[in-house]
Amino acid sequence: MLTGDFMNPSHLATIPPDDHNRVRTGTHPEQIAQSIRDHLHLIQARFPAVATPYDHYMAVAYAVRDRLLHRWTRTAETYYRRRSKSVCYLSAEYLLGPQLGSNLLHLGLMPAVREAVGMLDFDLDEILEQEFEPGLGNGGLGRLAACYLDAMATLEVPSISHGIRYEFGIFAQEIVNGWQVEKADKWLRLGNPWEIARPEITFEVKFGGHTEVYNCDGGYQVRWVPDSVVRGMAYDTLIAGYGVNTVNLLRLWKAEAVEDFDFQIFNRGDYYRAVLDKVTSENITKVLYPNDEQAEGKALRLKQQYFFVSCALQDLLRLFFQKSKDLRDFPDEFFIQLNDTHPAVGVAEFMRLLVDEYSLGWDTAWEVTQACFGYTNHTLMPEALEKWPLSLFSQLLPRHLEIIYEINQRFLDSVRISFPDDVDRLAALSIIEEAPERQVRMANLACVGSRAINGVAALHTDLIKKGVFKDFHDLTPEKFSNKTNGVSPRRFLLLSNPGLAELITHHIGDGWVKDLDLLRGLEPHAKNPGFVKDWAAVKLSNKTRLAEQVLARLGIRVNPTALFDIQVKRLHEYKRQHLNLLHIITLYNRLRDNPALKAPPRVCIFSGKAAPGYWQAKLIIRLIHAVADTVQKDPAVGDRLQVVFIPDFNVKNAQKIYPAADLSEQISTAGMEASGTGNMKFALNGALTIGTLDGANIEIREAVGAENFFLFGLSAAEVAHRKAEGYNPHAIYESNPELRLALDQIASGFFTPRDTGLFKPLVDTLLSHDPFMLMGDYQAYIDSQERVGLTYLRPERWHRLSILNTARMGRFSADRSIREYCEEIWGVAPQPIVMPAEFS
Ligand code: 26W
Repeated sequence: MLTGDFMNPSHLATIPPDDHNRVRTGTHPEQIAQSIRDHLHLIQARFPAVATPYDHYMAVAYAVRDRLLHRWTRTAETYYRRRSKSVCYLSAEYLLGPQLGSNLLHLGLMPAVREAVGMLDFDLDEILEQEFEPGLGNGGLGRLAACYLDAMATLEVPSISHGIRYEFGIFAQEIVNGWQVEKADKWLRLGNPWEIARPEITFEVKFGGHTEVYNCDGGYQVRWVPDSVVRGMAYDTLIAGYGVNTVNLLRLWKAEAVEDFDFQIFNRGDYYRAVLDKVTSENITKVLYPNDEQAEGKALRLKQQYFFVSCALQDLLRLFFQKSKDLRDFPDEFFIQLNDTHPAVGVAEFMRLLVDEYSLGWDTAWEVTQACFGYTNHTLMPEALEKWPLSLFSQLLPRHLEIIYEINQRFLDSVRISFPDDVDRLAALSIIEEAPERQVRMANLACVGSRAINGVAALHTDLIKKGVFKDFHDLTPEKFSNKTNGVSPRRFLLLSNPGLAELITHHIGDGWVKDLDLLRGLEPHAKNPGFVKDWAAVKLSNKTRLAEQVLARLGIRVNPTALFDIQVKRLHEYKRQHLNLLHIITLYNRLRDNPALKAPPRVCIFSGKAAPGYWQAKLIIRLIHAVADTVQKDPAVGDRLQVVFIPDFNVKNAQKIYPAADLSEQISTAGMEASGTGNMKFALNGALTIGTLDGANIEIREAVGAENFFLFGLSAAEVAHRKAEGYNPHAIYESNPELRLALDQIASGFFTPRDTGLFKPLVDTLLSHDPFMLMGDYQAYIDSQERVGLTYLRPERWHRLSILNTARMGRFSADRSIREYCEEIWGVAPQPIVMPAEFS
């Protein structure tokens, strides 16, 4: 017996005697139950009578973690033995979402753990609700990284991913009087059962100071003398593949003070300075910057980026030397993928490590570097392109600036050979921007240092080739490719929509979970009235579940049979939540004018966070609430139109929202959304899309069929053309009475009688320059929404289209994306992990 006497050992009696020692790893419900008891007792230090649901969650989580660890050691050992080439994924953000449910599914332990938990009289659904999710990302980019971790492990791709262990993730959003209020996200307060602290895996990271040249073996070397040093400590999270034995690592780095440093200061008696130093060091990984798309030249952000990248690359070299000696072999063993420019300083850091620390010659080092980096761009917004003022960069990373100058010089010299006097081209390609202020352009550094550069949807890749990266594309077109984003079918269908998953599996088997193209098999069923009825019933039950949540959280009763029209994503002017509002206001006015209007009841749902300093976005949240209140209080519309804002959009909430959608709003100005991934999650769950020809919408529309997609609005080319010929939003406002009425209502305080001027800035922007062309797309959007309403009035047709949407979404699995990365960029092959017979 492993545990205390109060446990009832009767369950263990049913396990074969030689299995008793497997109580920490076995998969029989009895073994799992015993393991949960153990953890409750020995880790949570609780006895059953006083244990809270959170204690139960922790005990179950630890029991699951043991089983993950067991597979991880086998995975690591296999990679080591086979010298498998691995991907090193570098991302400043990972938006993992709750871990327990997905780990249970991936390990195939859901039924056994449910049974085990039942034996203990706990409730698994209540336990699953307890988890605080690690919100270590802002939005699309971070969630994409999490879907890719899932896909890499499921495809048995050897990988190690690195990031930052932020003590505070993305802020929690509360709504007070219709305004967003940010609250600190204390996700670690009650402990994190999924992480494994690795106090033995630490690296020192230097900042500031100066460089010196010294003689070495007849040549000269550069030494960086920093003025501060911070230590990074590794915390590992285990990422299990679905239905395979592979468990990969997500290694997150936490900043700590270096004691030796403190010690020297202590000896000088400067106690306060030593303590202060500790605080400053730890600040580096305190908090995630909550801006998406808006680059800010903040020193702490550059420190964060350099800190985690340096730890990751030092760690990678450590792993490399476990197996190999000659650094020229490095590209045969690792490929390093940069998730946007946030880790791009890695190019310079890798050069520094090779040249300064491992004494490689410059040319060899550059050859190795260029052979093993890849860069993914995720945004078309010019203000999101990261640039660091030279003054800041040289202060924090003096050696890296020298290295960047050297890279740049050699690079521009090589360009001059082909384009001798093309000053403009050289200025555009240069890693250093000269005017108005001298800055380091991280995207250029990433492009120069990488073997492969990719966009995240076909249109996006096309636009970067013609736009921001045109000169790089002219120079090295072979480096560019497209890798359309994908999402995890495990998290966004199997886990979050169990009803639909079960219905699908009942008809086509469960192969779709790992081979999403098999969803095609649903197409013939779209003609079967019985199947259509079952499909509709699942959707209704998902909508009812969301309606219950809305009632519990907001006290608003919504009608689950209404059309659920949903827009969830970060608040941003280019994403045009306010265009959605213009439709809602227009529909409201029409319903008031004409109670006999042929339109189904609609529940319009919004959710999403605004960057704390993004005033217009916060004002849009306020306007959503103002319209919601007005509509809710108006007896003239009753339940024919309702507007709801669900606070605190995160992965946990998202998992309840996507499955409940009838209509997915993907209405960004064409040419502005790099890809979008929410669009994929909705369609996979059977929502129909109303959308522009932007990002991956275009490919989704091609896949599901133009007749199954509510398209509207200007194309990217038309947007550019209209801007070039002189776009006049005011004229459109003048000529369209319904649009004018809606805008006048907003501007005059119709929705906020107590503060009539509140939304004037929003309307002024729209009428004066309207950078995101709401006026230009308004009428097309209204007309398209009318078609949506009329289609919804024919339920059978609607559900048939819904089935076809799901059936044709196979291409948008993250597995397809990762396979493309593996084959076309990384050169990494799957390595199946076989567990020894006694463990299988
Ligand atoms: C420097 C500030 C900053 C922070 C984050 C700039 C840019 C970002 C991200 C790149 C923003 C982001 O999340 N981009 C989104 O990436 C998704 C995954 O590829 C795409 O689906 C979205 O279209 C894109 O907006």
